[in-house]
Amino acid sequence: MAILQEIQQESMQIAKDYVNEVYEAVKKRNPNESEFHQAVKEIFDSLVPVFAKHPEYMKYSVLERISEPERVIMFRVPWVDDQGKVQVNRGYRVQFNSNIGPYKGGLRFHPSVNASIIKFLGFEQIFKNSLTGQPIGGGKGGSDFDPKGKSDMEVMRFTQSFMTELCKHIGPDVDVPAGDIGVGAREIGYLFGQYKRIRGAYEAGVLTGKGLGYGGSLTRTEATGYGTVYFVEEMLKDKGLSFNGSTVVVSGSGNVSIYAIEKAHQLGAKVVACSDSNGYIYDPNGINLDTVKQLKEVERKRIQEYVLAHPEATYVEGCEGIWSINCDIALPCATQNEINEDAAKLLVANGVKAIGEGANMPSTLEAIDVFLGNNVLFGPAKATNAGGVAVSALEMAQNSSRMPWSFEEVDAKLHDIMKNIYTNSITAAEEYGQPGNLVVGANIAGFIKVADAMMAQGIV
Ligand code: NDP
Ligand code: 2IT
Repeated sequence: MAILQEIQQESMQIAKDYVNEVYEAVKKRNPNESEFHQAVKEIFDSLVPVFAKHPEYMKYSVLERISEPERVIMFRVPWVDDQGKVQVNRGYRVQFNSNIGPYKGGLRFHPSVNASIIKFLGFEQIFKNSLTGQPIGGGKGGSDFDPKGKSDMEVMRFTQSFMTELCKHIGPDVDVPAGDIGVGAREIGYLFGQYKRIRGAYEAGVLTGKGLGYGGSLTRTEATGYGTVYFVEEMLKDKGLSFNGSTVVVSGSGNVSIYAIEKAHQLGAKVVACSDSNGYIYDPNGINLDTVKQLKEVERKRIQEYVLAHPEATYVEGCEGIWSINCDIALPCATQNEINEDAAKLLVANGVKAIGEGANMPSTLEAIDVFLGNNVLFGPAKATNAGGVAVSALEMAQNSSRMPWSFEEVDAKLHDIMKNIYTNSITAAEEYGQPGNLVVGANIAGFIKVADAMMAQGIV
């Protein structure tokens, strides 16, 4: 018995040294890319027990290969603004991993976009896409273009210029982009139009999140938000809890937030706060979602204007304060690192029971430690928000078969996928000695499928 334990400890130490060594090499090769380092660190640390059990992955340098993108494309995006002035932005597409399917992942248009942000998102996407159980690899792209304050025509001209370069690198069996921050139905429409024009062919499956009249899937708009709530529902159910009667705080007021709020309301919860990058609103009666949809989806206005229609609500400048509101469930659905250690401690002190990450990497590593250390149910992004890309893959399937499915059909499939991700993550956590830890479980379950495909396909 003692000998067995000694051998186990020894293999754990070898695996830990291997993981640390590769992590240091990643940091050295990608200097000054803190978001990318953060995403890599979280996953690598989870994988130590996997390497202890499967030393063959170390022998074939799976970690060294999986953390180096297959291809990084960076390009100039020149366009002319409404004043006739030439503007230049930078475009990116990181094609990270194609072992289980064509590269798949969103495009982000936001002034903060840089190589580190796109790499962290692309790296996360590998494991998220694997968790969905569908045949999609990992990729991500975007630009430092800021759609805020731009006219429709400016957005169109920028987007057409962006696609004029991007189209050389994508295709329905090669790489399939979709939306993310700053890229919604309008941008996908312009991107698709320009791709179709250049290609001279109707390749519907080249982009997902398309309009319903030209190859889009019912439920794709709702998928990330609904999926996030479906996942948290599973976490709660395991502890005899539910959304019904609970108080919820959702950050952001974009695509993910709006449909997380909608589903939470449908399940009997009261969502009392949401935000944008300027500040947050608190409505003790529960957020009126019609007002938020009108402001954000139609008029593209600031969340502050909510209080004009609902004087009982209050607006607070600055978005960090949203985490000081008492709630049972918090759904960060805005952006990366929006919950730091202090915000996490505040949520815990105020009695939060569950966190569901609708955004990508919204909690810092320190914040995650606070949640796990205080037995707060914690749904990590790559599992919790996988519903969006999962329905994107269902959109690709509908495009290939040229047969659209009903809302109910896609929603039922989404619900099943989210339940499966939960079960697979919780099972992997148990199997690798960290019962209940969905961070470790999701990382391991997502990794093993891709690692096995990499082993089977040789050193490529
Ligand atoms: P949207 O552009 O529709 O909405 C983003 C929301 O977050 C807006 O309310 C925005 O406010 C706010 N926000 C953006 N940047 C910041 C910032 N730096 N600080 C504070 N608030 C900010 O994007 P999505 O809803 O699509 O995406 C939200 C998150 O969900 C992102 O992390 C994205 O990667 C992730 N995600 C999206 C998926 C999808 O299908 N769309 C799928 C899976 C994950 P403002 O309007 O002021 O900019
Ligand atoms: O982060 C994400 O998963 C997305 N932005 C959705 C990607 C997609 O291809 O639908």
